[in-house]
Amino acid sequence: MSSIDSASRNLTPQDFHSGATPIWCPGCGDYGVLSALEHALAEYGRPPHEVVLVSGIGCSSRLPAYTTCYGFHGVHGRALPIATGVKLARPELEVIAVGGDGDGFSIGGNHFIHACRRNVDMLYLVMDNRVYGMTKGQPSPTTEADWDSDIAPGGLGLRPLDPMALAVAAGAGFVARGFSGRSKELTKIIVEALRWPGFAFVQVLSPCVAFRSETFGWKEKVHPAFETIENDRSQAYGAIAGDDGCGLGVLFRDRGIPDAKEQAANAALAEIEQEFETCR
Ligand SMILES: Cc1ncc(C[n+]2csc(CCOP(=O)(O)OP(=O)(O)O)c2C)c(N)n1
Ligand code: SF4
Repeated sequence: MSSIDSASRNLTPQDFHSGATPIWCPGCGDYGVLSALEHALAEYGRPPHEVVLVSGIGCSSRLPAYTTCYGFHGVHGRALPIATGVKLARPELEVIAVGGDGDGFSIGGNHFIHACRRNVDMLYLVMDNRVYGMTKGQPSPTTEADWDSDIAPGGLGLRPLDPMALAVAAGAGFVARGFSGRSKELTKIIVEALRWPGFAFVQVLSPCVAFRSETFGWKEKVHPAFETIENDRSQAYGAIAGDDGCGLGVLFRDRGIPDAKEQAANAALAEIEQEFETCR
């Protein structure tokens, strides 16, 4: 995204840490994601005033307030269109959209598909706890079919959505998965995603200890999985189809999208302008 030399900035994770105390539950995975993001931003090297964090609504969407970057706490499911607007209007800024699986794949699912195909230069970080945390434990699109709860006794019986497979199918150029409890690996993935010249999607498995206490056990289940596949989308799709949902790493990079940084932003802008013209 930017060629800023990180070493020359001498930034530390603390430079990205605001005075606001998170109101997340003790043990929530989102603490680990915040920490990894702060470390990644310090390594990446752009100062807080050049970074914009945009979120929707949910526990995870509170994250921008806990950093010193510019923040936009938006509307449920609308982080990506807002982030797209920010990036098109101010391409020199680093734009990061964050939120939860309900926010991003349910009410915001349509925006996710189109953000992948538009390829506007930004990072989309989804804290996936496979539940609606803020509204007290409803199943989300990534919840397992047989997950039993008071709200959905016996489970919904619906096959969960695979966001990585969807991202690959929709045309994303960078697709990865991390775990909130593996901070160093997650930081590395986020740095790589920030450097990616186009739309980068990172799914972070982030336990909700309040409404899915068993997700605390993800630390035993996650495992390094992906040998990064370059350019071959069908091979990437095959790799994610055979995954158990707990595999970590960078799954896919598509360097075949030409000049993604400039051209994708311009292409998206032209497309949006054309849509406005058609509406007149
Ligand atoms: C338009 C609209 N519909 C529903 C809600 C209620 N709501 C707030 S947060 C949320 C889901 C949050 O789940 P997720 O995005 O997975 O985030 P988490 O809280 O688990 O981090 C819902 C349904 C809302 N705020 N706005
Ligand atoms: S309800 Fe779940 S997602 Fe929300 S802060 Fe608590 S542990 Fe985190």
